[in-house]
Amino acid sequence: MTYITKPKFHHPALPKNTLGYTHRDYEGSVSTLCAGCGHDSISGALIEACFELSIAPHRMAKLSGIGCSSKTPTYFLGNSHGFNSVHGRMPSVLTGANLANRDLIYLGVSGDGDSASIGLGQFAHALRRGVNMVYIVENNGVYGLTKGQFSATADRGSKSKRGLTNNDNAIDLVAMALQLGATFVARSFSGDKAQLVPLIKAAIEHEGAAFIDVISPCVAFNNHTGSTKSFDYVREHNEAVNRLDFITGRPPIKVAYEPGSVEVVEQHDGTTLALKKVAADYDAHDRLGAMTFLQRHAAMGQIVTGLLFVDEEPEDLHHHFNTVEAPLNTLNENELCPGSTALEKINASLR
Ligand SMILES: Cc1ncc(C[n+]2csc(CCOP(=O)(O)OP(=O)(O)O)c2C)c(N)n1
Ligand code: SF4
Ligand SMILES: [Mg+2]
Repeated sequence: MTYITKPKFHHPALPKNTLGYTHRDYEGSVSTLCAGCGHDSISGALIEACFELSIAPHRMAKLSGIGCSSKTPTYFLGNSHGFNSVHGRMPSVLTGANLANRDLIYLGVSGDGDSASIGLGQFAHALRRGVNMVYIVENNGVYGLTKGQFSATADRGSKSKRGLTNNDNAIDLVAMALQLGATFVARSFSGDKAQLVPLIKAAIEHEGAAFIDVISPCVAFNNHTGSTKSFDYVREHNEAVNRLDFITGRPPIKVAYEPGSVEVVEQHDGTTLALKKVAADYDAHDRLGAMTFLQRHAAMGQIVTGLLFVDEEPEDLHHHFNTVEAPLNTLNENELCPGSTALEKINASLR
């Protein structure tokens, strides 16, 4: 059984958002993941973010691959569009859906096996093309669903539950996302909702390729001593560079921090993020600086979290392709197939 339907009733006094929806309207079926799995906390953060942003559930499209992480879209946004694709192929399915209908908000949910092992090529190309989406990797360093083999994000020298040492170098998806040109790059921890919820909200508002690597411990196969993706290890080595404390619309932000410690970031759509700096020497607009900062801190065994890079003027795939605004299924036959004269003109322009 991979899902259990939740009863529909709820307390009449549940708070409502500006669209009149309660939290329950953003939930899905009852989770069948292991009790304590980090992935369930990420589902909770996604529900919270969509509730707080007052997103109409039918405007959201969730796509995933295969894995415990890729199962999670069943457990949130039960009233949204969803497609559970093939192992490692979520990015191309998402890209196709996005090209056909740019009116929806696209959420790609994947695992470290799904994106860093079998789906590494797909991951890379979706980011370098600037597909407008929120791409979340629920990163536990193992193939949870198939019982705990090391994934490609497992750190070299880390130990499996059975005591084997991983001798392969780890793929850092954040470092790759920065190199590939993603215009919003963040890392967070499933156990830190205060950091994760605002990051998800900001990523949804970002009009380009937004990637969030969320370290999400697997309590069944990778939460032991010697693992670098366990709850204890991540808590001890977590180095947050900033905190996204407020995300508002256009009204001015009132910030209660020391002058200079908060940076205001204007997003393309007019929304505003207030970024509280924790590491004084960190600049979230400097792609190259972010890459070296990450490498330096990784060498010291630290896991850098927060909003690591944001481009305030992102361009997306539709911009590059100059595609029509309207979803393709709303175009009529003449618009889709404008006839031989139009075709001759196109052919002539290519000669
Ligand atoms: C083409 C293909 N190869 C292998 C598998 C077996 N398989 C299913 S899930 C999975 C790994 C999942 O790991 P990850 O993406 O990290 O998700 P997690 O379960 O850890 O959340 C593998 C290898 C498959 N389903 N399809
Ligand atoms: S096996 Fe690991 S990843 Fe899968 S549900 Fe259990 S704790 Fe979560
Ligand atoms: Mg995994």
